[in-house]
Amino acid sequence: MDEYRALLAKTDRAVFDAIAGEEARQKRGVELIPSENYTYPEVLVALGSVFTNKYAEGYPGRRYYGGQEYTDAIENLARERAKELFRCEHANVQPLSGSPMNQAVYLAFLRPGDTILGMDLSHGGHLTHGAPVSHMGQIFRFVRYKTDPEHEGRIDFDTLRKIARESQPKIVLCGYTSYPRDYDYAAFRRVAEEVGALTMADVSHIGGLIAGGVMRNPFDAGFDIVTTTTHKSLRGPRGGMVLCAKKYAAVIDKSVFPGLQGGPHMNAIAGIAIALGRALRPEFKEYAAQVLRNAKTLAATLLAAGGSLVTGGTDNHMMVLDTMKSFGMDGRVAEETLDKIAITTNKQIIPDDPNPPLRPSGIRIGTPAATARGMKEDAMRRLGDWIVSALRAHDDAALLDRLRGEVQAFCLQYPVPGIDGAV
Ligand code: DSN
Repeated sequence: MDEYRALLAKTDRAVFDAIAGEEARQKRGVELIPSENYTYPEVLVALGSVFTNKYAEGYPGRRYYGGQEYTDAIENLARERAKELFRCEHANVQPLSGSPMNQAVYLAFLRPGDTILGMDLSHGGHLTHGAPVSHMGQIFRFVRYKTDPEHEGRIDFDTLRKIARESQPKIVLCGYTSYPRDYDYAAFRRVAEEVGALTMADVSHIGGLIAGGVMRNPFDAGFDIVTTTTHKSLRGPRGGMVLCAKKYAAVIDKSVFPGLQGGPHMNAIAGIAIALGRALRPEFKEYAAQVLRNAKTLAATLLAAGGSLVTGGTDNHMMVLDTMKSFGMDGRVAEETLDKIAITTNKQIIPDDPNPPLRPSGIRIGTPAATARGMKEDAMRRLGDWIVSALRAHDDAALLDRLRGEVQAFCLQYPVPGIDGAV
């Protein structure tokens, strides 16, 4: 690998410098964006392997081009591991990422104009769950439910049932990008059954936590379809999977290819196989449990310092800090302030946010990436203290400089997988 890096430095210095700069940034700071992670070094090897050269339209044993003995082996391995990990009968590992993964499900079961009941974007839903700016929002009729302030910001299933009866959706969708609690899949299923809808869970954020056995598995409640990206808490390469019962296998496979995509990215599928293999090991259960312990500790540190968290805390890997209420600043200023001290977070709309999306009232903070570097509860307490100090004194440039130095020195003690070796 070193030889190839040297070659890149010689042939394309601009790209080499950008990669080196990003490595340094990832080492010196800490990634607290809940959807990010550090993948395994073996996955980086797979991504940079000769599988990137290969076209493999179709599925194992049924491809359109020759030369598929190794692509078939890799894709079968990924599929079998996904089935074992999530306890399901069928896995499609070809979606290029989260958006096509969800689109493939909608297009498999619905016709234009059909209704999907999904979470409102400002309450934690994803763009592909029907935001009017997404193409899906224009093709299908998305009806939105919200979290309920009367229920500590959780989902009120009586209201959900009422909306479902009125709107008669074909799919009841749960799964969020900004919701810090576990989901009551059985309650979603009861609502869906009443109106004859399919149940779909997009567990992209918490896929690794379900795989690690520390959060509920939608299949245990009889869900029809589960989608997850592979690069968040699962620690794999960027990609997506659609998981389902055998009876849906043919329609899902056809929808992914040839319905929506062309040749699968076999180098990514090799990386997915590796990450799923890792997730089947006992160490991954410990990693998933530590992600949750870290989130609870960080949340408790912020709450103790007067921080206001959406829903009052967390059951998963993330928390949503209402920076307006806690520190009188919008999420953009909070994100920029924390960037200055080498702590990376992202601005985030909060439920019924009075502010616009680019200046929302909060930030999201998550622990999967920090945990992958070996950070534990004591590290979370220190990070929480730094976050609070910076947000309280965000216009004190000298203080921010000092904090940046402290955070960077601290982070350098924790090796980064893929940069500092086989962590
Ligand atoms: N961008 C992802 C996230 O941060 O949650 C979702 O697509």
